[in-house]
Amino acid sequence: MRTGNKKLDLFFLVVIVLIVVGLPFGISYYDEYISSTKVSPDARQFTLTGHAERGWLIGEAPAYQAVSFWKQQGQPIEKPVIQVSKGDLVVFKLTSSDVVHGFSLKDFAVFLTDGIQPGKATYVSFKADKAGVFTFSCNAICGDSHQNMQGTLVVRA
Ligand SMILES: [Cu+2]
Repeated sequence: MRTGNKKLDLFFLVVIVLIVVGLPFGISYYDEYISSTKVSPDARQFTLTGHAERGWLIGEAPAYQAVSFWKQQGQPIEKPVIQVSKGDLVVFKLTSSDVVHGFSLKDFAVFLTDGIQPGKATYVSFKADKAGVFTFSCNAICGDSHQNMQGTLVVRA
């Protein structure tokens, strides 16, 4: 009887380990699959993660990182500069590490109306058909730093 229980314990241990180890792989595989179906291969893709106090962070910020950001209060807000060339098809993969954020890039008629939900990727794309320096910002009131939640898009001629 005792040995039987041990075998059962071992079985569940293996199942739990498989889930814990396998799930992140499954999620990132699924995420890549979704990205590849949404993003054309010749597009310039950038990932921006919204953070209520740090602004726009370049790249993905997983939840465990977002938690540590809270300890970095008082740090200057990030205002990323993204450079592309005129004629590029640009794709922004937008995520949020905390609350609902928004996104607008008026000069290219990009305007999110239903926000960037935490834990969910939102894609916007546009053709950089004019050169110049443009500002993108958050268009959902997300906290005290909302006004400063901006970044720059440089389109080289
Ligand atoms: Cu915001």
